[in-house]
Amino acid sequence: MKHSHDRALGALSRRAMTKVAAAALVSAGSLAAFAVTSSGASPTAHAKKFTIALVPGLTTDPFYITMHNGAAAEAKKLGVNLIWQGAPAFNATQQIPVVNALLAKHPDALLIAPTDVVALKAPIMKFVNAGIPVISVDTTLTDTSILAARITSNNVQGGQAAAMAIAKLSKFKGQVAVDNVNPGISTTDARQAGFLAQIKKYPKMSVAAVEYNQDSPTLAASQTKNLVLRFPNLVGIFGTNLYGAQGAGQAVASAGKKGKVFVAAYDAEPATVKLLKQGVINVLVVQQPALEGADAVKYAYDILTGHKNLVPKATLVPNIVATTATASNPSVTKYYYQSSLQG
Ligand code: T6T
Repeated sequence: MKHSHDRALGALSRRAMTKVAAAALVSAGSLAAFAVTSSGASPTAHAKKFTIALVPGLTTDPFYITMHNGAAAEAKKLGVNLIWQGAPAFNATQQIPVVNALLAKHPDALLIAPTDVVALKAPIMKFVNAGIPVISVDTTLTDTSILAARITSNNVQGGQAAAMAIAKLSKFKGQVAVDNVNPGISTTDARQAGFLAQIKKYPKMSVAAVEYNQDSPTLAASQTKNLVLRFPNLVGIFGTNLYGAQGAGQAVASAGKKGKVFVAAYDAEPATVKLLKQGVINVLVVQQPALEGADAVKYAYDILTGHKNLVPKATLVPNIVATTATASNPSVTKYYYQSSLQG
């Protein structure tokens, strides 16, 4: 844990230094229009406008919509053309054809949230082989060596925070369960690992079950309903993403278990925020997808303009932990996700 925390700090401070360095370059000349030659001689104008493609885990998820909006704003600032192309559901079977079709368009860089740590390697490799730099954003691959960079939230910390919150609310005793998406997704696997490791630290707490909802709130709700019936000592449930959060929250509310089965979950879109405000979801780990999208575009642009040295290999973005008590606080609400595409 300490190691990943140190890495997070390392990446953040590097990023801060990067921003300083980039600002110095911008004020020295227009970075948007010129590439500084390695000899330091007169800058050369970019003949072409770069096209950067962003492939989300799925197109209708407010997390990725917010990521798009951050990426689109940064692309506009840098004079870059952004292509947004994705599948309607979060799975490799539907994402792979989208990625393959995109290769024919030969974008200058690919930003992608791979829906599986292994299955997306071969399609991504085709871009790498074609000389197209690839940055993973949000989720990543097991083999990160083929990526120019990767950006994600601090998922282990988010899982730990969820476990700590449930433990405190339940006075450090009782059974808990996890409602996860599918195994083989880097982000949600890490959240689950952080959660389980933290629960292990409490001698009077144990894990009753880990369920997989395939990104379906309906399935998450029926799984939660069954968990509540099967385990009378259940004190908490962790929904590892937006759809798990929605399903677990709805099921706990309709079983009349609000305040008895505590819900810690991920992602802040209107339905989960409503449940948080109602006290059905007690804690929500909020990510910064707009920042992730903006950084991904910026890093791709840096690579394309010969400033690869400014790009950290791994960036861990901090989470915001919202509770029912802080749910309407502007310092928290400014991180809530957007539901419609902008830019
Ligand atoms: O939690 C996010 C994202 O970070 C995760 O990788 C997949 O699910 C979400 O998109 C929310 O639905």
